Amino acid sequence: MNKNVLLIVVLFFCLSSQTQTAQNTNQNSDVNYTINEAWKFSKQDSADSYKVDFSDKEWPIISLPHTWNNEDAVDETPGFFRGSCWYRRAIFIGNEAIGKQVILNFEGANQVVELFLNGKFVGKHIGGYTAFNFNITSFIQVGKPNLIAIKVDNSYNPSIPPLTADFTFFGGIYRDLSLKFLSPIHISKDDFASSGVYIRTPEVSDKEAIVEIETIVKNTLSEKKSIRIIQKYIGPDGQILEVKSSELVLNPKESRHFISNKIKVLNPKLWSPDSPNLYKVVTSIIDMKTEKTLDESENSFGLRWFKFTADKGFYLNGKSLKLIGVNRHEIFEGLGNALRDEFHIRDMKLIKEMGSNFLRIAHYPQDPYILNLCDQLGIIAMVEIPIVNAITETDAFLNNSLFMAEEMVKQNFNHPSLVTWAYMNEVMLRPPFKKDSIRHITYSKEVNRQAKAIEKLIRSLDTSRYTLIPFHGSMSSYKEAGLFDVPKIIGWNLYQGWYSGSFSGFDKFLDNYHNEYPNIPIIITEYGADVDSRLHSFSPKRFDYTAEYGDLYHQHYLKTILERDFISGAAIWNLSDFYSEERASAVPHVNNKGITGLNRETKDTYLLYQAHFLKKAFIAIGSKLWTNRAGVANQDFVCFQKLNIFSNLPKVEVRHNGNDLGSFPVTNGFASIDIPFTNGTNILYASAKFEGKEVEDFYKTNFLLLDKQLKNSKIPFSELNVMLGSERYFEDKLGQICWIPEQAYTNGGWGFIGGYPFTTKTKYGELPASELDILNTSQDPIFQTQRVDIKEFKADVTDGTYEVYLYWAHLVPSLQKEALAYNLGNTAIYEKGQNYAFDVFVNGNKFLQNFDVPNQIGAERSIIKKVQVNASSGKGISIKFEPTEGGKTYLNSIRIVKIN
Ligand code: GCB
Ligand code: CA
Repeated sequence: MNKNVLLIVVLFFCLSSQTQTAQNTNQNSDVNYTINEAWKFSKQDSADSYKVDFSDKEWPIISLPHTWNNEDAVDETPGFFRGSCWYRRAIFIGNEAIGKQVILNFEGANQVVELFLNGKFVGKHIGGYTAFNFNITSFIQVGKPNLIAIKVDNSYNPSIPPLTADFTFFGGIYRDLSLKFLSPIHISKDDFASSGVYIRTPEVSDKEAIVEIETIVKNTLSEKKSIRIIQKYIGPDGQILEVKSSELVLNPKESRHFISNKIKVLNPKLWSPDSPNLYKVVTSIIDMKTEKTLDESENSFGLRWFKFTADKGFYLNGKSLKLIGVNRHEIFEGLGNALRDEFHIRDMKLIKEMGSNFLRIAHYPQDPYILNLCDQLGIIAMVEIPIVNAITETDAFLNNSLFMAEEMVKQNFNHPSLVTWAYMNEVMLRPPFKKDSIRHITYSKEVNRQAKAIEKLIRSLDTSRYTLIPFHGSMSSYKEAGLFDVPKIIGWNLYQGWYSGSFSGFDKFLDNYHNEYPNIPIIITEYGADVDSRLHSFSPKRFDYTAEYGDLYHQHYLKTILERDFISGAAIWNLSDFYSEERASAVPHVNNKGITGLNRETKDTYLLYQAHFLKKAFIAIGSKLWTNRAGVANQDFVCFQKLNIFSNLPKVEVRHNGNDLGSFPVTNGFASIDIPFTNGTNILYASAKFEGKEVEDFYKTNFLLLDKQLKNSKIPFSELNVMLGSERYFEDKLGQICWIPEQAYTNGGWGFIGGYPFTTKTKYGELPASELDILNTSQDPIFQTQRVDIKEFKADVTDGTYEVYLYWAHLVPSLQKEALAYNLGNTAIYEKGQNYAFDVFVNGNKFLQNFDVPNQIGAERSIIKKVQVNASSGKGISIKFEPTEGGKTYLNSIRIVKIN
């Protein structure tokens, strides 16, 4: 049942229960409502918490969806809380439960749940991302409050996937919790918490389709029952196509798999991304003696056929269709994974609005809204169980994986949008015995055995869809583990030009693969580059996190994907930025590969896809999130900075501060334009014509223009914010200032004298900025670059009073860090013993003596020293550095503000 219908049912139930008897109220269908509010919550695992008389007086009250890790994800303490927590609440169950089967339904809770009712143990569920039910009929007391106590545990457990992954495993009851009241004879909810209705469409063409439905009907009574099953088929336009009626005699306590006679739909309205036509079947169970409706359920389905081919990609309804889309994590800023339904809807709209037709639901099954909306909006989907990076070589691990696979398949069986089941993401990324070749072979064999077992199970449950394993870019590892011939298609997660190498490595990899395995269809299951929207560069580099590098990456990848017919499709990693506790970067604890941010603000990469795939006329000015810019003026007192305008129309007209800049041709979805920014407010207006109508967009930004010559400058000096050792621009959105790259000092101007930019080395070359999480700041990039061996920083400002802020962080960690698997070898290598102390002089006066940053505050921690300076006699400001230990000096950033 979709949630709107559910809401109406709930309302109906609430309104009518006041005037009617319970029996009448629930007559026609199961009643189902959420019980999300007013739970008492404790992070303490007290053994008595399940007892009725246990006092939870001191516990805070929370509401579901809930996670206990939402703040862990952003604090500066490494790791996140993993352990057992409790939820308690007394629920009054009234007469509506008399004669009913009462079920407690979890849409998802991470990751082990133990349920206690009125002090008694009801059951346990393992697995954080699938739905499950407990039948609580024999535990409840009607007409009384019933104490529900739920223990939820997100501890590391080697038997439960995921073991490790690049996202935070938020613990808690993070999806809806509901009560269902069912008639004693009903459509079963016991089959891995599925709907109990499985719809198959064994034959579909544009002329006719065959539909066959399996319904599990359950008799919980100790007597035989004669029932009638009525199935009403309804077309996409609401018209009743056919009504089928069958009579059954159910034995006491029998669960019967009833398979309906096939029905034929002539000239079906096919399901596709452009026309997501949905049919539905309404199943009613009627008591033959009383003619009363015992249960009723509505399930939608679609009519379509599809195939993946190794040479020509994906076909839907006989037509070739390139799948273009995203991956999605169920994670939002500040909330972790505990999302209201509105957030799921918002994401799905964002995906549709991008012009996308594809979603890889990774790395785990998600809220029911997601696939429901894929069906309704026309987004082709794949979904997977959360085995990520590694397995445990035990039957316990395999059995839990198999259980999750069965839940996933059965719970999502009817979605027409769903074409592929997947499992084992990059399972050879972190093989634990890589150094012991014999042990490694045993491990690989076990991976192979488990993959085959999962594959076999999925194929036995569903013959109509494809199966897939997502590999990382190491062909040999998967060959070695014999995984190429296990799934029906291969997914590749590829990051050439991000973690290592260059963009063209992506093209080469794909062509090699296709040569070597010309008969296995492929999808690019992941590709992406981290973008922190606060960072910009006009000379973008790998791993600089700038918006501009992200643009280049996606432009290249998209072209390669579109040029090659054998690629069925591709899913960007990721729709949005997401929390990943162990990561450190420009935004610590966050993976920034989203084409939208943690809060879904759109990055330019999102606009690029809109320009390529939206069918309506589209124009959007890029870098709109950059609302505080700065730069150095040319001789005409403007600063040219490139900016992309995205459109699907052939040309765009641009006006800047009321001046016509002209008309610019659009190629590959964008026009790159030099904008002559001036000091102060800048307004950009872009427009394009489509069928006589105009589409348009605006961009307003503040610009701080700096003269090259500070002496006798025409532009009054207010402030200067420079990141040393950096080619990047950084916007401090809180302080509303823009940091600019360093430059060398020239007479009358400003800049550094001496030294060289700090870089971090990795196996794959140098990184343009440090990867350390700088503590004591949220503006990490200001501290993540530095100029080593700097002699002086000079600014030839006019006479007056200034405040000078000097920013430091020691960029060599105190302890060697554990390498992140996801960085694919692109991990920083540090040399030991780099420790420097130095004196700092401001306009000739010693201001800091023997200054040793880690000695003062520790490594990886930010420190700012503010000092007031009087510039007089035309001498400007000079900051000098003299080494006292280790032979070197350094400075990370400098800010100079005129106060008088
Ligand atoms: C991958 C993983 C994904 C990571 C991503 C990354 O290959 O499948 O979970 O988040 O790379 O950003 O490194
Ligand atoms: Ca933390």
